[in-house]
Amino acid sequence: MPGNLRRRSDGLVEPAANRQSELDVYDGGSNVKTALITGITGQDGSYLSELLLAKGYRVHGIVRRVALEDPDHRMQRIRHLLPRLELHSASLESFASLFQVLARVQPDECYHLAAQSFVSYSFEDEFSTLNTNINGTHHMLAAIKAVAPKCRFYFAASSEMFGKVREAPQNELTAFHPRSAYGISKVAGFELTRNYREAYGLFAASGILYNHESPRRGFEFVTRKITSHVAKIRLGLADKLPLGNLDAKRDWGHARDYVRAMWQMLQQDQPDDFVVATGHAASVQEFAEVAFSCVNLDWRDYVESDPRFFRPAEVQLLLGDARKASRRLGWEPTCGFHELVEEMVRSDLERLEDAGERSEGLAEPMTVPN
Ligand code: G4F
Repeated sequence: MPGNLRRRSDGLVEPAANRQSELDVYDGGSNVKTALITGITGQDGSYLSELLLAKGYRVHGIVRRVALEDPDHRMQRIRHLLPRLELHSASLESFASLFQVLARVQPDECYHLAAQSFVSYSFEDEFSTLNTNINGTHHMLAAIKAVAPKCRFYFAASSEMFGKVREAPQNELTAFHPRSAYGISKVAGFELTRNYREAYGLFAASGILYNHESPRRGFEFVTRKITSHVAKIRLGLADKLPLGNLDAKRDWGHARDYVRAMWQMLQQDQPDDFVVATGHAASVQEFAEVAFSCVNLDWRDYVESDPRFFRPAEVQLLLGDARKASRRLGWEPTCGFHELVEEMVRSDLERLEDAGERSEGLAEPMTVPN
């Protein structure tokens, strides 16, 4: 565990310093809102924590025990924030553990981001994806209803719910046709969230977020896989990039923009569901073309087709219509496609050059099979 954290006897993790007084100084003391984030160690959790801290919130996070046991890897996205966060160990699979955290924290706002979020993996293990994602959301909603019914709840729904799309672009009224256990689990979470809103009066909102990326994206997702390989190839550390379906099109935005929409959804008078997207789609091939061109290389010399990365059922095109979010939340994306790709390539180059200079080897943090 990092030196600035300590584990209390009740299993909570907190900074070694007396953080309550630190926070009161930071926030000005009164009317400080408290937020609880599941999935705080992930890409979105890290950007959302930054946003909420900047707005003066007290930010609590739920993490798995394995994260506490391996903080160097699993908490690297939030390492710079650790002195200002309060982390609690709990499991999405355990209603009792979530109930206890919610009862103790009594958040004003809860952002439920944690999930098995890798679509490919959901074909390998449908059962754990469905269990974690559906039960996790159900446990969170039931615990909030029981011990913090005034807490505003955000559910991270997904454009994967549209799957085999009925129309393009998709909006909040487009019918769902999920193509994976992951997509099915998100439809179930979306419907649970809506049902808790309608049946029990919870302030429960869902963001139907399209693909959102950043230099903090996990290496298993295609964008980060591409940009990390481009950087390695540029530096002579790799010579090929194996990919699956190059024709799939996604509406790619920047994660920092998308967490802003999450927060905005919980500031409305009434809870509702919103599509969050840029309104522009590009194929995996186009992403690779732009990424290689950032380092003056031609993608055709390096990309090779690998059957291992094709999916049993593909989502061919996702393109979002975020006009409702624009109209009602005032939300607009600020980062364009080329800018996003360039930022990711640049960041991966810097990371590898830095690692080389420090002679620390070039192992990728958080590497999983991709
Ligand atoms: O980067 P991906 O793995 O993301 P995917 O499946 O679109 O899901 C992401 O976005 C969703 C929102 O729409 C989230 F809900 C979800 O949690 C996740 O964040 O794959 C993007 C596309 C797919 O069509 C895939 O078949 O890229 C294609 N692809 C081609 N070659 C590949 C590869 N994907 C991966 N991961 N690895 C490849 O080698």
